Amino acid sequence: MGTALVYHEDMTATRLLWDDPECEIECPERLAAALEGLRHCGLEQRCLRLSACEASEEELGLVHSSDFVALVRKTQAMTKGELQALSKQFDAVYFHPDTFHCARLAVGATLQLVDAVLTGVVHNGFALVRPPGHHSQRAAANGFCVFNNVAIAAKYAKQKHGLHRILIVDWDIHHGQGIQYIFEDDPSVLYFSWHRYEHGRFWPFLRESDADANGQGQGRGFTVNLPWNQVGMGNADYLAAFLHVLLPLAFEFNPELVLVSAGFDSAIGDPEGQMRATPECFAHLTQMLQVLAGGRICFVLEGGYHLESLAQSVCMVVQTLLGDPAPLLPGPMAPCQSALESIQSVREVQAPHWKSLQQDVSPVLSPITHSPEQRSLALIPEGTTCKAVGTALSPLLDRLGLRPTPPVRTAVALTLTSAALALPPDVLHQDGLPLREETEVCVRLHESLAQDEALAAIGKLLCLLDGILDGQVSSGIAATPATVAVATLDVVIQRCLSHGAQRLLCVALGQLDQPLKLADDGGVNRVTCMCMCPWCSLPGRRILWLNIRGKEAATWSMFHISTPLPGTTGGFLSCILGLVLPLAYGFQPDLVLVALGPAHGLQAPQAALLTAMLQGPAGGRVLALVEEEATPQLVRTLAHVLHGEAPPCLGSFLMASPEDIQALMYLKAQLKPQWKLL
Ligand code: Q9C
Ligand code: ZN
Repeated sequence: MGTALVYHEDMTATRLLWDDPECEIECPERLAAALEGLRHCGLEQRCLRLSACEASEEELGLVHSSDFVALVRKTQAMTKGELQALSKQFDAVYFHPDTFHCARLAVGATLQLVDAVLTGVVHNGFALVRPPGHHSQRAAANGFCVFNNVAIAAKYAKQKHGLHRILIVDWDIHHGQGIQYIFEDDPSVLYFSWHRYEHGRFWPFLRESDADANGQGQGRGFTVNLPWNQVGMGNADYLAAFLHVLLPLAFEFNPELVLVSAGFDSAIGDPEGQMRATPECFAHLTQMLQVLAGGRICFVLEGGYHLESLAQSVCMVVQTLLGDPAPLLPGPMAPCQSALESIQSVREVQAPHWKSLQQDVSPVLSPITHSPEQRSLALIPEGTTCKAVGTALSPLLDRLGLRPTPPVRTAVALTLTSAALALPPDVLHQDGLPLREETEVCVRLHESLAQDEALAAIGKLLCLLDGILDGQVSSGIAATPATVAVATLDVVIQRCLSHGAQRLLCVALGQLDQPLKLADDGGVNRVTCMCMCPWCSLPGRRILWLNIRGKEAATWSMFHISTPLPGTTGGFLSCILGLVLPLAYGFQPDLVLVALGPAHGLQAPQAALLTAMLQGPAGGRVLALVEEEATPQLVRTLAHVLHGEAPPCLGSFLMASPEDIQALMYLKAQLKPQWKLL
């Protein structure tokens, strides 16, 4: 089980035979560049390579009229003049004598990928295809697209594999109006597209690309358009779109399969998109989608015309599909005003159709009963900016593998054996390692840790932590005796900070007291932030403490946040997508600690989803601390997600209670001025 890469060299055959500045960017070098990038990074070799076969005419007929298919078939025997004349009948299209063959290979490759994923041959995969598909319609080629690869795949998954819910994520920078038209009245296909729109002034200049187009009849609410009204959208804008629009709907929809219309004209450098998202961003977007549909996800190439940007972005996606941790996301994590306006408008349009949006679309009316301590934030001067924020986008060239992928993906420091836990075979066990001298010193500071058993547990844990901090191990799970949980946290935090971690995110679940490091260190969280910047080097800025279902009901300061655990799946998802991940991405930590303390109240699938998604912000560096008494099932589930597998389904979507939502909304309103992704 792994990742499929579907390709056929013949798909480089179709090319523009005459002068046309609009169409010349859709060239054979696009596929060559993407494939070369994958080879260069050693990624092609790690995939299951499948050679594409032509789709049958019956398969084309799932979407296209037989007259249209016959018309395209005829182009095989046309002269250049005839091809040019036919091309003119469509908008932004060129035909070549090999177009019919290539376009059938593109559909065939996509269907082979769907088969491989749905029959369990692989977990996921990428179809590298030309021509692209998402603009193509029942009886019309459009925007370089001949047959609608992804739309045919969705129909095929329904018909041949009996699926009932398919999510299509179209992150190409153009609106896939072809897909929208084909499924606009079909509630079994949720179609999400973001696109350069500029209030209708960008191609294809359609009124129905705007946010208020949301489907027809039974399909209302199952078309989701997020128009970008300015160019220059970057990593934070794309992340915000996923966290605040796509993912809430996607979890509620609960797809059985995810198809991605993966165009990379939405990436930096592309002449069509004029956007600024860096290749790393696509690793993060991929990782977020991988928690859906049990990880059954198929990527199909659409646009992408800057060869190097395209190649790097494709590599980022495939690397993530293979299970490597996503690299750190560069750039300031603040979406722009125009992006926030677009996000807000699509949320308003979709709210009547989605419970996940009804939960928190309304403005906050009044504070919750526990009035929060407003200690530090009132002192922040309005409008202060931080010099450190203006991080320039790193150069495009040769950034892949800047932080090498650790040799070990997941390690555990547990008392139970791997057999009892049924862990993946390549999970490393930190067993019986002798305590280093420095570890002893560290531990002796805490009398409660002095007993032999606790000492041994902490020793194992610190070996694991050192492995993560040294880049030998990506993520891990360690058991801590409940009696010494807080002392353990303290030791871990101390260790991280003294080992060069600049920013540490602690997500503490349940009744865990805040560690000494936070409580004693001159009141680190009471230090007035003078620059509003979460990543400057003041001591208090180095730890973000986020306690869910702790002893404090709901409190906040910029770096010390406490919130109740909502009691329903809907409330839980709002908390994760709307609070925890925006804070985590905004903080840009070097490492994330997930501590499951007494009475944490999370079900195993919830803990798994939280842990899986917290791998994004810190480049995969996550240490999960569980109580020694934690059930083997919980430990196993966590080990599997840290190892790169999709978390189990959360169960049916239940709307959050008004109290939960009010508490969350109030907290978010307080934190919004400082945490721009909220
Ligand atoms: N400068 C795909 O990306 N030309 N198709 C737009 C605006 C047509 C894009 C002109 C672009 C078609 C798959
Ligand atoms: Zn495009």
